[in-house]
Amino acid sequence: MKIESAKLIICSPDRNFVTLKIVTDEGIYGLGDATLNGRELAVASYLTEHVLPCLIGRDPFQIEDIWQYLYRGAYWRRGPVTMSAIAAVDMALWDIKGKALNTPVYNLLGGKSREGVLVYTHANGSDIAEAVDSVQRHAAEGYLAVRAQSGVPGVASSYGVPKSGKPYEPAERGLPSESLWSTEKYLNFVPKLFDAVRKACGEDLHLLHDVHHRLTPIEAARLGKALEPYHLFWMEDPTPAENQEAFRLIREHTVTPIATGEVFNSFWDAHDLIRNQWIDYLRMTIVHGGGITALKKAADFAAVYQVRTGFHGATDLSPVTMAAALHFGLAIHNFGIQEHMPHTKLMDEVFPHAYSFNAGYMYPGDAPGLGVEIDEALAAKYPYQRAYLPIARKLDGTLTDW
Ligand code: CS2
Ligand code: MG
Repeated sequence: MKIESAKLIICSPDRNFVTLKIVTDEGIYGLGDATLNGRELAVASYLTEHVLPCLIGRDPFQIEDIWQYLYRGAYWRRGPVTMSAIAAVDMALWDIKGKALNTPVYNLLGGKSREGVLVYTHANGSDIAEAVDSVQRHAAEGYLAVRAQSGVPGVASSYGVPKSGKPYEPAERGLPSESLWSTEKYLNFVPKLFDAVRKACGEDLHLLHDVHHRLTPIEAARLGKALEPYHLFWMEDPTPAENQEAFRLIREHTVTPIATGEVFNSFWDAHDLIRNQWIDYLRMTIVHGGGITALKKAADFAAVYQVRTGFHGATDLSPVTMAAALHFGLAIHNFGIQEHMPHTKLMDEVFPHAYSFNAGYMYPGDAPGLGVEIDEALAAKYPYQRAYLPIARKLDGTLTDW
């Protein structure tokens, strides 16, 4: 079998997606997600101009060699654009292999290690009452784990809280919006949120919270300590992780579990965090981390230090990545939890898939390969529109992490 052609399908059904389709000379094709929220066309260009010409004629079964060829052969290392491009190729090749061998990808990763993939979803509200109601609604839908985010009194707009009644979608068409942020108000507020959620929802529901890179290490330590009475499943992205050593300080002050890594694109971004057990869950995911091949290596290293996976799964990761993450999460031993921010009805129509949700768990299905398709005719009706993630500034105007 040889790779005969490869193309990108760039579309925007409610939000932008970049999808790679690799077709073999035997008619079998594979799909890969290449979506990098706010920088989509950078990855599209990297693939079209520099990667796809090198794939034609290669054996699609040589997944490891092609990964190494694209990683080492570029000479320049790492970065979200490069690794998202490599990830798209990698996902498509695993999809092809599963289809050619007539087996779901999880069987190529060691087979089932569990029956279903535990997932968590997003609950949010403009204030505590709305946020508690949202958590209760998602728990009633069957979720066993729910992330809670809320507006912060005195702060005009907070991460994770939609401006309208629609599901939260951070990317905005047109130029980046700017919002103001107050860490002080946030730190005084969040414990009250979780006190109210625990009182309303009881002790058994897994609760998660995304700090979204906004605190200094000592502020994150303070928050972790303040949240201990509410025994969160995790506190996510407590501080920017370029300085992995910063997590040592947080760890010394709190037993609230820590998750980070959704902005990572290489195992090296997490090397010290894992080997020092400064985190409990690795959020690095398949589309931005270099694909299934790369994440298998990272997850196996993490397993040695009892660090589990907690892959990113927001709507800006396409259903192709969700499918790949579910196969991965079903198979590996040190799986922790999978984020499930459900895509919209239109997105699901553009990307028909075999995966499903039931009673707090998701199942990749047993279709050969990844079990996800793309309706190219429908996708063509929704052309790409430039969009950006928001920018955040502190109350004094200092630019800060969104
Ligand atoms: C968030 C994401 O889901 C999460 O944990 O951090 O919504 C993130 O803000 C977006 O994926 C950025 O594109
Ligand atoms: Mg996050």
